Amino acid sequence: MSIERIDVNVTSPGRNFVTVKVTTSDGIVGLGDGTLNGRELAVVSYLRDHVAPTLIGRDESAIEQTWQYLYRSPYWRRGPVTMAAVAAIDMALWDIAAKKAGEPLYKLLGGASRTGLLTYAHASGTTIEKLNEAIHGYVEQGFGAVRIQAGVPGLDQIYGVHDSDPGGKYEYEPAGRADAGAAMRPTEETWDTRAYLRHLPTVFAGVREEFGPELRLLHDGHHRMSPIEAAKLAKSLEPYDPFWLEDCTPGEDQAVLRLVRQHSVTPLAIGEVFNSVYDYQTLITERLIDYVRSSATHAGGITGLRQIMAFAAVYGIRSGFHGPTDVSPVGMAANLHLGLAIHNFGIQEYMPHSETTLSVFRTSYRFENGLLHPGETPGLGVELDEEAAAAHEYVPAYLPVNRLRDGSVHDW
Ligand code: GCO
Ligand code: MG
Repeated sequence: MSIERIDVNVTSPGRNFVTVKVTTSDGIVGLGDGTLNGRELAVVSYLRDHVAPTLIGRDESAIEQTWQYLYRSPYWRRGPVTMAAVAAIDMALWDIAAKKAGEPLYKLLGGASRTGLLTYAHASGTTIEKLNEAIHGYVEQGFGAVRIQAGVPGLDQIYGVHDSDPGGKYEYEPAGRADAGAAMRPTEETWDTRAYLRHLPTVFAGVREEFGPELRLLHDGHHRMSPIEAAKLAKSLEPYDPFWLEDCTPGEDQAVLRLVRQHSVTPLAIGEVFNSVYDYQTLITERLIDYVRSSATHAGGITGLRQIMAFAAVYGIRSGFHGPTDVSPVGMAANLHLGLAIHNFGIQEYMPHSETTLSVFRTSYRFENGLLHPGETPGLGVELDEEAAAAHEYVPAYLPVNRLRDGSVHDW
């Protein structure tokens, strides 16, 4: 049997998604997620113009060989666009292999190492009171871990900080959307690191006071600190026993994490913008992080992410796979199958998709008693309703821009 057709679907049911559909000569269909937030169409072109034509007629079961072919042969290796494209094809081939075996994908990856995946939700609030309200909502739903992000006095809008609406629903999209056809630029936000560093320990104190010691608390620094600022923050959070501090510095400068480690025992998580095992080489071999933040979508698929986790396992480092809404339900399912199978699973991020998104992507994963499970449907367990998808055209949408008070551009 062989790959007969590759289609690239672009749909925007509330947000943009890029999905690859691989069809084999015996009529099996596999899906893969290639969504790269704010740069979706670059991946579409990479797939349609440069990848799909080279794969027709190849053996769909040669997953590792196809991965190596797409990684090595173009000469220009790695990078987010390339690796999202590789990821989409890789996931689709794994989906096909599992459907052919009649098994949920995790069974082909070694079978279940656990009954379900510890999961964290996104809680946020412009004030500590509003944040606590949001956390109560998640605790009631059964979450044993929450990421807490809060407003900082003096700053108007901070990425990832919103109050829940009156119905208690808490949804936000990382990327702002333009009305179809309108010219658009990313939204602009203002940042002040000193104000943030002063305020965040009081947020943790307020949450601990309300919820006690057991609830796992995570925080995302979103690459905004210099190495010494990151060290200061990690140290100042220690009394509140954080589960992790994520992206305390821009992670591509791997060596700076040595400084943070020298000053603090706060666990560190990095990697949502990484796309290969080499981005982790120093971080893993020097044990500078505790959690790998990659997703299958941005790290070369199940094959790429499995490679990273096998390397991390040798150093006792665990997974904390990226699971925002810009990882599609297909990418999310890939994370869940791998997370269920590997021994060094840590925690899974879960930002549930909107009802509109889920009317286009039919999922079989489930959240029960604080744990996610990929479900027992053969393959990844996600279907794309192409008719429903066609009703939602691509809408340009960009992640925000952050500036310091003097107007200079800052990480957001
Ligand atoms: C997270 C992330 C996201 C990213 C988003 C960018 O930890 O979930 O930081 O919110 O910013 O995925 O596309
Ligand atoms: Mg993050």
